[in-house]
Amino acid sequence: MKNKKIGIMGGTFDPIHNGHLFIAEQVRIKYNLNKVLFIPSGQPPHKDGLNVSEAIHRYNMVNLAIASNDYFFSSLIEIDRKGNTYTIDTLKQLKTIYLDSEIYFIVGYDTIETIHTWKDYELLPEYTRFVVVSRTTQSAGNLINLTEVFLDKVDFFETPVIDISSTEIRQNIYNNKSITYMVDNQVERYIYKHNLYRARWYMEDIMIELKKNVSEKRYIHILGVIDSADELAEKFSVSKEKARLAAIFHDYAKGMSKKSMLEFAKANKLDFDDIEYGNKELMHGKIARYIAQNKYNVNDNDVLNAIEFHTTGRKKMSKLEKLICLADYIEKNREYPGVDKIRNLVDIDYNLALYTAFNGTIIHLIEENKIVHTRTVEARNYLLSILNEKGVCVWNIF
Ligand code: DGI
Ligand code: FE
Ligand code: FE
Repeated sequence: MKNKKIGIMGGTFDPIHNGHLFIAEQVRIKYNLNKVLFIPSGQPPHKDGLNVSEAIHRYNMVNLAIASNDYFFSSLIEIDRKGNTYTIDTLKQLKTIYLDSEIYFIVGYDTIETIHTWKDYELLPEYTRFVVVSRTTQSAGNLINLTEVFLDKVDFFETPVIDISSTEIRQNIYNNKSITYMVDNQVERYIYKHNLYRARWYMEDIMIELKKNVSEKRYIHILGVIDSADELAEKFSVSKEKARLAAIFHDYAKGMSKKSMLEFAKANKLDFDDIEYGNKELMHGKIARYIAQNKYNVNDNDVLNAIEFHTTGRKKMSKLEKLICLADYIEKNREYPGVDKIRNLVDIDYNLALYTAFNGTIIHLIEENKIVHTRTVEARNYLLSILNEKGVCVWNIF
């Protein structure tokens, strides 16, 4: 006999905010639920996991946020489960625990619209009802992908919703703006105490901003550089997180006009040498560095250097600096004569690959009667000296 009702609130909860709590309480009252279970999602596999705080933090924040409500509980079942989080697995597990309960899965309208893409979606109604929460009247009419059997288990609940998102909270933290009254007071304290959303960058949030600042084509190039950087990180044995962060920012300023670059340089007292000054190609790295450091609080010097010097390189460049230069040269959307040769050389010796790439740039600049920056020459000479020292054969690379 199912004589109890349990609401389920699933989510990343990074962090849990007052919008979540408000909705859970509204649904609890409306449906007379005996309890609401908050289930933070498990940690995604490493590559995607860069966007998500550690599970333990997300779980702790949920507990702080729900502590004052006797009907609210948390669950570790998704965090404890290894591998991807699938709702169907969670529901199967809940069924074995709450034998006497009917389950009410609380979702927003945008979730129900895409629920047909979830694993084993047609099995979901066997395990749960859905409460679709939205501020405006919604009906089943638009949910053309869902079967009638499914829709029988869907309730639409029109209620005020608080317009807060976890993204906005994370952005406020890194922009030093207040999050008071957006999250529970204890959660706010926890965030500050553990330096969440400040020390580490949330790729997804940066990408949203980046997209507003560069052209579609440039955005695709940057995605390519992020992928290449990710792959090269293993080869170079450098942190993937640093590599991705530098890659994201490297061309952040590329969409600026020459005029706005010069204004930016003046307003922020950026120093450019005579060769760089007025040359968009040679200025965009340092401006990107400034934005990463000052707007996004990136404070790792190696990452910042990799951003600044990605166009010219420099002598004694670090592994991360080399990685970003190289990723920029070989990312999958790049098409220029010799690009495949450089891609192949990466597997032999990355210094040789980068040396070859710089040679190509220098030759190209000479053919175009452009000024070669001294750093570009120094980077090339530096790489050649490494290759000579290691006895790597360079005579036949042309
Ligand atoms: O920003 P991307 O297009 O992804 O790549 P990048 O930052 O390497 O910029 C490439 C451009 O910069 C390309 O047009 C050549 C130019 N460049 C690279 N090194 C030098 C240079 N231009 C001059 N004048 N001098 C250099 O040493
Ligand atoms: Fe660039
Ligand atoms: Fe680039």
